[in-house]
Amino acid sequence: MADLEQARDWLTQAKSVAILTGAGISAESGVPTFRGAGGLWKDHKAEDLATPEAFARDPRLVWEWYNWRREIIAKAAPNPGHKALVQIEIRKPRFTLITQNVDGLHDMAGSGKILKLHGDIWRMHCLDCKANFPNRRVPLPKMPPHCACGGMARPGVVWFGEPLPEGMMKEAEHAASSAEVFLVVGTSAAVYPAASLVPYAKQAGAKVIEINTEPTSMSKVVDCVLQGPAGELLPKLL
Ligand code: BJW
Ligand code: ZN
Repeated sequence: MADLEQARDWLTQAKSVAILTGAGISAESGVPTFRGAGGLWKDHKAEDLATPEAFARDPRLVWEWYNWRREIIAKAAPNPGHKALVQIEIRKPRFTLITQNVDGLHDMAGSGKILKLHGDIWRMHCLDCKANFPNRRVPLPKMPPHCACGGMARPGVVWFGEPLPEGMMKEAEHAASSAEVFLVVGTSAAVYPAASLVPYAKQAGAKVIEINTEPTSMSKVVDCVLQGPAGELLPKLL
């Protein structure tokens, strides 16, 4: 059986499905990925900007990066890949969408409950009063932005060295370990603990299907690799 038919067959049979997405699923919506071609912003790597240390050193620089990304994302729309995941969710009695993305395109596509492991670019967090609040202003009129209390705000996302939102990894692990099919879409699987969900699902007995334009460190771990753009391949799995 060809890989695509095999993957479609596993997915059709499964009652319990979990999906891990990364930046690649939004690439066809025009949102830049972190690694590989186009992954740099003004010569800075994500690893150099997405840290509490970078923010402490130069909050304006870090906010300029987020402002640039917010401007791109504000103009972006979900693509057929995001929409296909909504269709899978509708068809499955047990379904969990786990995303590393902060862009909100899964919400916009109509996905239900989403485990956002790395937070949300449309939220801010006050360093003083600790309020966590939505903010969709694009472009930001002043950087760094401030909270109503006067404190400096930071993006409501998870940076390197910071813990994931409380309890969320446990929920993601539960979904991965109880899934019959685990789909890994558009992630380099280079960032932990998100990447650990792939071997976790495999060890728990899931059929693991990877969709990516390039091979990744997980390609050898998974049961089936579908190489190509998520926006083209995901609709073919329905
Ligand atoms: C397509 C496509 C198309 C293109 N179709 N495909 C174990 C081992 C080693 C290190 C660690 C470890 N555990 C923890 C660490 C440290 C660290 C880490 O992982 N470091 C690595 C560099 C090794 N992890 C952490 O620090 C995490 N926190 C933590 O562990 O806390 C512990 C703790 C506990 C208690 C107290 C304190 C601490 C936090 C990680 C946070 C990551 N944050 C970021 C930024 C989020 C905010 C923002 O967006 O600005 O998350 S970094 C960035 O990478 C972002 C992404 O979500 C994440 C993953 O990237 P992703 O999605 O995979 O994108 P790319 O660009 O890498 O890949 C895109 C893929 O798409 C490619 O493969 C393309 O081929 C493909 N593609 N077009 C399909 N059309
Ligand atoms: Zn505040």
